[in-house]
Amino acid sequence: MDERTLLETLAFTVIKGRVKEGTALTEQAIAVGVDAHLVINEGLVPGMDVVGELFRTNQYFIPEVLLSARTMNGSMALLKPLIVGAVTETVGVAVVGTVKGDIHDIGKNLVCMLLEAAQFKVHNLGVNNTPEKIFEAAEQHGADIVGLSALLSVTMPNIGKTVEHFEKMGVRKKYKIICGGAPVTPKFAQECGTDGYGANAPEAVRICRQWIEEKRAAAASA
Ligand code: B12
Repeated sequence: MDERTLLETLAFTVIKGRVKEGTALTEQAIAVGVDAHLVINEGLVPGMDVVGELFRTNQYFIPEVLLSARTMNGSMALLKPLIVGAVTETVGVAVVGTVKGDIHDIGKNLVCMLLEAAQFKVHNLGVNNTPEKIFEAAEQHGADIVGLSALLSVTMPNIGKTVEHFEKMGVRKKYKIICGGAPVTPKFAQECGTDGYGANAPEAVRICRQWIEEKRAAAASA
């Protein structure tokens, strides 16, 4: 199978939620040297986009979507070591979680993976995190950056509630807070009082790296 066919077949496997086939194809892609980022961006993600559309138009229901999510997660686990590699130096610390009431984690895990690859020490807090839990994790791990993910219209306001909690605890300025997730917009992110918004994982990395550089420059000139 050539590279293009392999990526298209992998996307189809995600759409169909064929977990074992997804794992086998990902192993095959790795064995023939297809770039891991390409496998994600041109295989897994386009597959999940189709699933989203089928879900939106009531052609797919939760059981089908869950199988697709499992297929995607299985492949991502195989690709992670190739993307993260052997990180020797740490540029900054990030705590990243999905907000309260929300159990979507694929995109958030992708953000975590690319941040790790960019030499961040990442504490992945999982899903359904209260503002208190996110705040405690940030304090405990001495985070530079707090990442908040929300995939539902009804959970998006919990981004703002989390920011408010940091303010209430009097430590808002200690952290840079970035948010994202399919329904989140740059305008909404600003209204919530976050410092930034990332439309996708590479953008999240670019913004976080920039913040770390600014922090270093400020420390050097102080
Ligand atoms: C997979 C999925 C599920 C799976 C989740 C499995 C899992 N482990 O995550 C399951 C089946 C469990 C599920 C459940 C539900 N889902 Co759902 N789900 C999806 C689906 C199809 C794909 C999401 C996904 O993984 N995309 C792939 C990843 C790679 O993309 P992403 O998440 O957007 O992430 C990228 C960016 O957004 C960004 N990003 C994400 N997080 C962060 C964080 C930071 C800090 C930054 C900077 C960037 C960032 O970077 C990521 C990588 O590039 C979407 C459809 C869609 N179009 O989004 C619906 C969708 C999000 N779900 C939806 C709904 C309604 C539900 C349910 C309420 C359904 C129900 N009736 O029960 C439940 C909610 C359960 C809950 N309490 O959370 C709706 C939400 C509508 C809305 N606006 O509110 C959507 C949009 C589908 C639709 N069109 O109707 N779902």
